Amino acid sequence: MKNYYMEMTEEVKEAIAAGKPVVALESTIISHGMPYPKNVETALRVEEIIRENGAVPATIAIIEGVLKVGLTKEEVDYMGKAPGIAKVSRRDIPYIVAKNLDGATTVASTMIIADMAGISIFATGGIGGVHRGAEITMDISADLEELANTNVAVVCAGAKSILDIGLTLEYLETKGVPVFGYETEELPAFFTRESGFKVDYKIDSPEEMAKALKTKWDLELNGGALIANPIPEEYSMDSDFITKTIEDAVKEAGERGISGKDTTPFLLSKVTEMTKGDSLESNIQLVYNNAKVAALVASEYAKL
Ligand code: PSU
Ligand code: MN
Repeated sequence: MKNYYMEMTEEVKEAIAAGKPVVALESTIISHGMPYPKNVETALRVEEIIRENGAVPATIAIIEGVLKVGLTKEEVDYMGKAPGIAKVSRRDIPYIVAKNLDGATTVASTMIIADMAGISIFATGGIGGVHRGAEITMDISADLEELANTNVAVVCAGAKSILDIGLTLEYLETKGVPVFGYETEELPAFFTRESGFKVDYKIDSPEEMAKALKTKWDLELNGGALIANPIPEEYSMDSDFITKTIEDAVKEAGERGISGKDTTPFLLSKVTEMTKGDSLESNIQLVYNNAKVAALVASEYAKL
């Protein structure tokens, strides 16, 4: 079926048609997850890392109402600096597209568009999840529901402790989303390699990972998978320090009445500010590491 709403770059189109490895990338991390110009530098470097590891990058965004799969350098720059680009999750897609607006795609909407394009592997930093206090606020990211339903595997650095990691894992279990640890038995917590929670299965190689994904989808066990890849040791942060910082940020969000889709971007920028950019450097490095693993898994997956 031709998708009249979607536009792919030639490179991505050819790679998908030829069954070559392709890795999807999100754009909320560019527009709302990091400050300019680091966001653009990081996004472009992530694309290079994916190429260096044998796959084709496909950064996904909505530009003037078009679902873009693969962006030019100019488009990445635009997503990084244009003011007021909407953060687009599943519920936002129809309106933003119908009105020919721009949208930065979250994990959920990037999964949707990747799946439409025929891309199965996606690299990012962190996913959304069950927020702390969700038993009152009901703030649970649409990313989790997308992982439940859409056949895309997401490589991330675990769940950030702006979330309730335990409840996030419970939700994923209920929805049948496997949580794999890449060379780890413990779920990483984004800035740190440990969270105190176990993954479902430790995976030791890209090949093993690709086989498990292929089996899942061959059996029509629909939905995504989480591949949790710990931040490299040398960039990991002090656990007590980052926990305290995040707690302060969560408290401030509560006091200021931040809610809905603004919560995650608020907490991310607050943490960056409070760590004077240290957390930003860690964030960038873990995304690079995820891009590499995603490219290796995509390469193995393409051989099966
Ligand atoms: N976590 C991060 N960095 C990010 C995000 C989450 O460490 O940039 C972004 C992702 O795009 C994710 C979204 O899909 O925030 C989740 O937002 P919400 O909680 O509003 O669903
Ligand atoms: Mn939310």
